[in-house]
Amino acid sequence: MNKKWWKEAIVYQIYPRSFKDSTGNGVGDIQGIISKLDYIKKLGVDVVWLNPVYKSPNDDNGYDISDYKAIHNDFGTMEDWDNLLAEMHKRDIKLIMDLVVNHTSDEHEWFVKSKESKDNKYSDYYHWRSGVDGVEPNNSLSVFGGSAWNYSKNRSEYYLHLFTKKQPDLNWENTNVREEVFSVMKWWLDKGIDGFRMDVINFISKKPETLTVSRSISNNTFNTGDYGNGPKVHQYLKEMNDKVLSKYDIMTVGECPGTTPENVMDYVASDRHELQTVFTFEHVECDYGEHGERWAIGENKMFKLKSQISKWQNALNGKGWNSVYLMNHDQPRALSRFGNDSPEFRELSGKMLATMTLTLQGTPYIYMGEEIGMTNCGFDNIDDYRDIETLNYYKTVSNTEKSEKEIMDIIKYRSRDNSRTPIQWDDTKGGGFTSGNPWIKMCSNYKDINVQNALGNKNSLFYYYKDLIAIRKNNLALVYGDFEEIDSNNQTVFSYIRTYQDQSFFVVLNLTKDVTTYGHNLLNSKDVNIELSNYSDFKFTKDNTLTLRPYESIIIRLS
Ligand code: ISL
Repeated sequence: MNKKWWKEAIVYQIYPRSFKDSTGNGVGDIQGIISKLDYIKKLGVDVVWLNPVYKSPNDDNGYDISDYKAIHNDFGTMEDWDNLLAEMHKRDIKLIMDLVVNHTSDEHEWFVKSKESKDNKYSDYYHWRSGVDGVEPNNSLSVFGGSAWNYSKNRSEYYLHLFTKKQPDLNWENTNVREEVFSVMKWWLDKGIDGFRMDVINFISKKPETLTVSRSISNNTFNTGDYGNGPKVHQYLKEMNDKVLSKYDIMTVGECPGTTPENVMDYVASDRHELQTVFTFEHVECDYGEHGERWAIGENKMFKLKSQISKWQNALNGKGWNSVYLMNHDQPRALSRFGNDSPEFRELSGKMLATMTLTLQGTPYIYMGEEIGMTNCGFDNIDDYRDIETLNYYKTVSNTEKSEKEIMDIIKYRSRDNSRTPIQWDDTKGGGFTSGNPWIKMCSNYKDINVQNALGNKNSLFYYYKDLIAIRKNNLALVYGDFEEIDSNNQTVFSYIRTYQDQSFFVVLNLTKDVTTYGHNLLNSKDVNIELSNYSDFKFTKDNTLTLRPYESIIIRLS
């Protein structure tokens, strides 16, 4: 296993709109982030991934970029951004930026020119097709609902948008498009950033059926990843690596819906010269409906979560490198989803999930607020939601046989807005996030769950994360160690051993609120050496068998 700084790093993700507002306009901004860098440093993380801060009409909260080299007014100026990078580097924190180049905004200059005519330099920068008998070229569906084609009167043609109609997909077949993207990347890297998180990067090469003009192609229904892994994706990534990435000592993580243990090595094997790591999705789909539907809730999610995670740990063990995450800005709050957000179990289950994240093989990601146990907010009223995916879903199903309650129940559980509510800094009005009106409602529990309370309590989840981070940093077995799952059929306990050279740890996690027993011959009541636990003691039923209380998590040092 080659040692690399980005394997040993721990990443903290900041969704800037909701982190800290320094101006009182209700929107988080760059100066706000700067004012909280000491807080981030205190946690012990070494890299920040910043969601998009570029100029954007904000149809999809910044994932629709109209100028790759300008900062959105809401967030500040380029000078603020330069300052942010300098302040981060001063504290030894690295910065990775979001690279969104599967699509641009329809207000980007390239698209504005592209839709002007069929024969200028930009005409072919996007995927344009004529319709069939007055309707869309084919049945491709947008990830966010409805057709993936939108008509432009100017060209009397349709353009492809796998996300909203304000996010036209770039045509990577065009050499000029690739060169433009590479030049944007170099521009940011030359400013001194430390890497990229690449948005749906495995969507850049389109499968033929997505583009073929024929209404007879069967419904191209969207399931995460149906649009990923097109025929030329590796050619494009190799070219990107050769022309840009290989020239810098940086970290790359590609968001790749639809990757499987079978195809992932094509992206991350070091001799492929493409990406270092990817975000995979199977584990965060563990609670999708029976047939993989996103807007439904399936059974037995914790066992599926554990099984998916170990499947991926085994698949990459010793060969590739995972990215370990339980949530991000597209997922509900992990604490509410995989833990238990009732006051009784909130901290305990948060600590269990933290233990899992920080003891697996791969680079761990902490999403802002996860470290203080923020929860889903589940607004009752659709008017309180801001996310385009949620609003589109509501619109699409509100005239169907589904009842309003059914619709709102799944939205409350699944909406991306659950993770996008403002960080709860303290218990004052505006939660210390803003002195004005926040762009999206605060979670009503901010008086109780907030950074100030977390910092004031030595037993809080925050300090547990801090301890875990320090332990991981001081023990290479938790970074590079082999992953060996124990008792994979156990429905309630996730346990594994991490071994590197002469060091070895045994991790035992009770995934549920039920008391259970767990036996293993390595457990010996006389000399169990606990490295960290979310309980202050441990209980043996008999030698070699522990009684695990709700969400009990234990890291045992074996050698
Ligand atoms: O949110 C999802 C479910 O519909 C994900 O499948 C998500 O669309 C997918 O992970 C791609 O996400 C990324 O690109 C989107 C943007 O809305 C997300 O915020 C971003 O993370 C389009 O740019």
